[in-house]
Amino acid sequence: MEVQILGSAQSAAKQNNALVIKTAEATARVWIYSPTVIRVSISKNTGVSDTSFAVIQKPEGSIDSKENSDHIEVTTSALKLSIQKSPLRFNFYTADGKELSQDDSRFGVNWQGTRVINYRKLYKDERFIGLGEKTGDLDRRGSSYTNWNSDVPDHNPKSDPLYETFPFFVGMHGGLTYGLFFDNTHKSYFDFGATTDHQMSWFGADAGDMNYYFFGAQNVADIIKDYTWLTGRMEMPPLWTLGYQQCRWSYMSAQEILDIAKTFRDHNIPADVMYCDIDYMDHYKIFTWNHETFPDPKSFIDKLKSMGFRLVTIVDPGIKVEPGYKQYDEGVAKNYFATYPNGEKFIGEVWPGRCHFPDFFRDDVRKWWGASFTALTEPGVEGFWNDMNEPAAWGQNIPWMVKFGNYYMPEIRNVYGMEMARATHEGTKKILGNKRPFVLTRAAYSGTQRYSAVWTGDNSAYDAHMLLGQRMVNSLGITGMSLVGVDIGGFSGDPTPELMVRWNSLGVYTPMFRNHAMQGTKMREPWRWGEANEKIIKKDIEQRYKLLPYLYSSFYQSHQTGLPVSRTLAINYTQDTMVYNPTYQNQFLFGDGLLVAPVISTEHTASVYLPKGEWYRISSGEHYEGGKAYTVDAPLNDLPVFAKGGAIVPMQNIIQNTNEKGDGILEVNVWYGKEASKFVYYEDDGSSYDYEHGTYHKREISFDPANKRIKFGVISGLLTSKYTKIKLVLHQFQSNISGNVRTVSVNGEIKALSGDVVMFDNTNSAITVAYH
Ligand code: MIG
Repeated sequence: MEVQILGSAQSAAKQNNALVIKTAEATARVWIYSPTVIRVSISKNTGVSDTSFAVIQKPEGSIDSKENSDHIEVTTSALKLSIQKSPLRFNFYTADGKELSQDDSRFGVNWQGTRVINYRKLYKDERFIGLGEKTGDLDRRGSSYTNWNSDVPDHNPKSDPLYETFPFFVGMHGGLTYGLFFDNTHKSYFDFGATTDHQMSWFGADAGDMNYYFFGAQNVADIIKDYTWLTGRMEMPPLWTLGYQQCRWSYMSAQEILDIAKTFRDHNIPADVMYCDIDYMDHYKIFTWNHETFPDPKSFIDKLKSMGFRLVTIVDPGIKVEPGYKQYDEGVAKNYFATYPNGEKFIGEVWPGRCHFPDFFRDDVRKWWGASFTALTEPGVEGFWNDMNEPAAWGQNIPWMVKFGNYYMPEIRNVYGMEMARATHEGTKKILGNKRPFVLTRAAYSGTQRYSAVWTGDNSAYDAHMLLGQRMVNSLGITGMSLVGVDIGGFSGDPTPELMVRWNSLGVYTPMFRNHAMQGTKMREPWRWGEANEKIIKKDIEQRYKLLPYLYSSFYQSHQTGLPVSRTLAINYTQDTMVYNPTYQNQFLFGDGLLVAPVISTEHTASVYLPKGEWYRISSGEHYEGGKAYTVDAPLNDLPVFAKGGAIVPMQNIIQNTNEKGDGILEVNVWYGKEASKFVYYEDDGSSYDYEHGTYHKREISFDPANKRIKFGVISGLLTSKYTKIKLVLHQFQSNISGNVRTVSVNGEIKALSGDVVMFDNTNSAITVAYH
């Protein structure tokens, strides 16, 4: 194996909007994408190939640089990239000269055989978060990871790699923050000091270019905003996907699914979604129905709809080799499948038996795939679950010489799932017209948030897996994926009733709330756990439905800014070392205002760390001064959830599914705080794309304790809210912290305060509530 280390610059010149530097080994290029985003690409190829599956932005038109005898400096208003010429090294600073990140001065960028690696300076106090769906701790310092999308059914809290690739991390040291996205789709590696005696951190890939984007914003939220600006943000999700989802491998017939759906209604347990796993198909042939067990898909789905349920069906990529099967015949006729270099179609075995694999790297194939969904949409399916798209085949590894588009398998394995999700999203969006499709994918790459939700694959029914799942949800949030779920209850194995109850209560605070189980496990639905447990599960699911206005507004924030709904505390409390403590590392903010502390099912008290500020347990109203750890009660019917002082949390009454109108009252909860706060309330029709053309209802709600005011700003958007009244609930305003509230006026008119509650009309004009 040959080892080559990037040597000295031989020439440097501006070419259009890039700075191009040549060494004996390679060509380096630098582009400015924004004041806080700089791209560096170092390639052995002379021509730069500029395809990216992830990036949707273009560089700025010009680059600002100046050169002296030993350095070239590229500057933006926020960043300084100091490029050392001999040997060529890339060192990043803030505009005012604080050192953010440097190449390792000895080894910098190098090639080890075909592998391309970047060794970087590791700071003594440096921590790392990110990489999306990865096991291990929140702080990734001292750990190493591989990206190679894989089907890992029996993974444990240490397994690596898993199903998804997000080569983006945030580094933090000396009070500074930076982000780095390594946009290389080959098998890739990240090592945060694990193998280098804490001398260096490094990342690299089996082949391809050293192609990265450096983010220099000085807080984690802004780095996430920049990363999602670069790679795209999610569309507004269909409202129904935020309800409770019931899945199983498999409900075996239409009748079984209808019976389950009816039982939800009979028990008054809210739910929105039922799933068909692989057994709805005829011999696992994608885009077919088993006509014995699902004799009339349309009337089946109509019945589900009449009960207020939506149906999601699974599709795998593998197309069964079987002449006479439509997708097979069409795919063969048009050459839509992945091939060996001589043109022979690749065959891998999966559920249907011998299969060909659609080449999702071709536009025509994506269009064909997308159009095939009419077999599902015509009877009324609205959600499309993409499984096995690592891609998985029995025996796992697809031969390296198999071609997809212009690529061989190792170059794009990590993107196959994303391109399948893209084909599914684009195709179903077209078919459904103005209706939002729901796509859920298991494999993913950076940028997948533009097309699909993800779940964390085949987890297991034990406590450590529940906690791992939460860390992965939080970590996926750092890498742009906001609509994320885990199999509530654990896919394989049977949860104890306690674990089921506990996990369900955490599911309330999981962006996508789906109960799913493997074939052969015990039935999992809420009523299978005894009456007392069913009561708790029901109450928790009801809490989810009450929270929908808050949750939907939080997804609007994801749509607008890329900030996730479930946020590791490292986003807002980056410099607080306690949030990385293994005891507290699973805690997260759910939206702007709520903090959730996951607790295992065998413990009925919890050690909880509350960061600086005021906190209130939402179930009891109890007040906690932040900046401290507490031991709190955590019985199975009361997961520790805290509202931040100043939290503004709009809620609604309990409905049985999101098609129900509810009582028209928006319950706006405000918890007293010493500092001013605000919340962007957002509503739209929950199902169409009209919001892209102004049909929404949005206003800022703000709390100003200094002036004793809660303000509902003017409305923007064309939609009239479905809530005609506002019920304002003032939590802990009657206390020695706030001073007792005696009178409340709404737009100057004195209102009756009954307990903590004041009611008024939800008018389109600004509303000022003053309390004295
Ligand atoms: O080989 O479709 O992760 O959620 O239930 C297993 C059957 C295939 C794996 C998915 C799981 C799904 C299962 N699938």
